[in-house]
Amino acid sequence: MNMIRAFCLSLFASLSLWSFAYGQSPSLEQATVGLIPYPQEVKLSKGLYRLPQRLRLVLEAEGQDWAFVKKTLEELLRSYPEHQVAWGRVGERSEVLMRYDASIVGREAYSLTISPRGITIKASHRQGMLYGLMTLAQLLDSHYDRRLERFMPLECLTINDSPRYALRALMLDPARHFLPKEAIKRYIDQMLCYKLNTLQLHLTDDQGWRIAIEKHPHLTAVNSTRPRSRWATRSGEDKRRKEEGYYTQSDMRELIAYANERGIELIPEIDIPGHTAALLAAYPELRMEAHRDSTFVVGAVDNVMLSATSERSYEVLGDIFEELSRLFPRGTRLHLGGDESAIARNWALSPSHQQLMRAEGYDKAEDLMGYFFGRVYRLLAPYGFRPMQWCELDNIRLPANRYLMPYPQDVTLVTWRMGLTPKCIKLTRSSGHQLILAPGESAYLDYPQWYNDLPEYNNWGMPMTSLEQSYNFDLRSGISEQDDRHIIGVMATLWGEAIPDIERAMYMTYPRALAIAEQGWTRHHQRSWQRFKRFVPYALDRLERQGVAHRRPVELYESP
Ligand code: TNX
Repeated sequence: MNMIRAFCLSLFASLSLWSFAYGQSPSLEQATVGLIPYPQEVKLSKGLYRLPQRLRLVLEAEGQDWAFVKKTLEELLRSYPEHQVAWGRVGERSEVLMRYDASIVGREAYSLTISPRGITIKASHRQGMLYGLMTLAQLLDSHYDRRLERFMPLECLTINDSPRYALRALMLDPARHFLPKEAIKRYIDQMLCYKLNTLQLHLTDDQGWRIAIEKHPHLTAVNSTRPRSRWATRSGEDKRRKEEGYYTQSDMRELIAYANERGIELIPEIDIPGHTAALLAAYPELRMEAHRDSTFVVGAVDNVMLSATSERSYEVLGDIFEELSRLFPRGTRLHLGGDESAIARNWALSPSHQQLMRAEGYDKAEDLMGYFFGRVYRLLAPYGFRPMQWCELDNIRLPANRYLMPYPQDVTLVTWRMGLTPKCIKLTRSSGHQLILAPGESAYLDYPQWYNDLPEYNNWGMPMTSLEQSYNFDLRSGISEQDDRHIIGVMATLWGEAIPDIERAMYMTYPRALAIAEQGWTRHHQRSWQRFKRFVPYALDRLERQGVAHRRPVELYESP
C-alpha cells in the first residue's frame, strides 16, 4: 500500500515538474499565487519569465509627479539584494517598463503584463501605476525562493485590474488611546499594499481630543491625557499609567501629505453631539444646564451630549471647522459622527431644549437632531468638505423604518449597526444617499478574531468575528448590481478602547483587513474564500518579515 502511494506521489511530483519545466500552461492559481485583493481579470499566456540578475527599469510617462512611483519600484527590487537595479532611458530595452497609457480608464486602474521578454505596467494615473507595482510586489514575493535566494520563473500573463468600489477604508481610533504620527504612517504603509485608499481618524470622543485647535488650546490641554482604559492595561503594567498625546496641526499636515503620496485620503472625524465628554470637560458652557456643575472624568464613558441650545456650541464648532479647513484639502470628507446620542437622557430632560422644541413645533426630542445638524451644516458650507455621518435609524435594531434625523442629500452615510445593513442599503437607495458599508457583523476589527483570543480584552461581550466571517459576510445582502450603485465603499473600524498601541492595532487589523480589502476591490464573481484562505499566508509571511504584528488564523489550516 505504502509503495503504491509512494509511486503515485513520485509520479505526480515528476509530472508536475515536467509540466513546469516544459512550459505547459500553469494553473491560474500558481500564476497569481499570493494576490490580495484578487484582480478583476487575469489572462494566462504561454511561457515563463525568469528575472535576470541585472534589471533595467524604464518609465515612459510625463505630466504627473512620478517620483514616488519610481522610488517605490526601486525599493521593491532593491529588497532582493542579489539583483542589480538601474534606470534606463525611454526606448531602451528593459526588464520592468512602466508606461503611461491614456486608454486605461480610471485613476486606480492598471494593466500588468508578464511576457517572456519582460514586465510592463500601464496606467493613466500615478495611482494605477502604484497599484500595478503593488501587484507586482506580491507576485515577486510569492515567486521568490528564500532558501536559494533567487526567483522562480514568473508565469506569463496579463492582468487588467480596477476596483469594484471607489472607497476602501480602514478606521483608527486615536481618541481612545493615542497613536503617534509615526505609528499612523506605518499603518498607512501597509494599507497601500492592499489597495486600501482611505483612512478615517476618529479624533475625538469621550476619552480624548487629539487634534490641536489653535483658537481653543484648552481642548487638547485638558483632554490629551487620560488613564489607560482597563481593557487596554496589559497585565503587570502600572495601572496608573497615563495615556497621552495629540496631533499638532503640523503633525496633521505631515500625515495628510504622507497619506496623499500613497493615494490615501485621510478623513478626520469630529464626533458630535454624543461622544463629547472630552469636549465638555474642556468647555462646561457647552454642556446642557443640568451638567454644568458636574465633574467630568476624562477617560470615562459618559453618554452626555453637546448642548443644541447654547450659541457657544456653534461658535466653537465653527472655529474647529475653520481650522480643519486650513489643514485638509478642499473636498476632503469630514465625518461628524452623529452616533449613539443618548437623547432621552440629555436633551429630552433639559428645559432649554424643551423650550426649543416648542418654539420649533417639534413633538419628539429626536427632532432636535435635525435642528442641530441643520445649523452645523450651515457652518460647514463655506469650506467645501464632503460630510459623512454614522447612519442612525429610529431604532437600534429591527424593526427600524426611518432615519433618526433628516440627513441632507450630500451626506455620505455609514452603516455599522449589526443587523441593520440590509435596511440601511434599502433606505439610502430610496433616499438617494451615498452609503459606505462597515457592518458590525464583519468589519469591526475591535472584536476578537477567535474564541479566547485576547480573553482579557473581551469582557464587554463583543462577538467573535473570524477571518471567514469578515470575508464571507454578504455586504450587499443579496441586492443586485443595478441596485447597489449608491454603495460607494467598505470600511473596517478598529475602535480603540482596548488598543494601547500600534502593535495591538496591527494584530487586530491583520489578516481581517485583507478580507475587507478584497470585498472592496474584487468583483463578486471573482471572490473565493477557498483561494483567499490559501493566499493569506503569503501576506502574513510578508508582515512577519517586516515586523508587523498580525494573527495567524491557525484554525483554518490542517497540519501537513
Ligand atoms: C460603537 S460604531 C461605537 C464606538 C465604540 C464601538 C465598540 C460607533 C459609531 N460607535 O464608539 O467604540 O461601538 O465596538
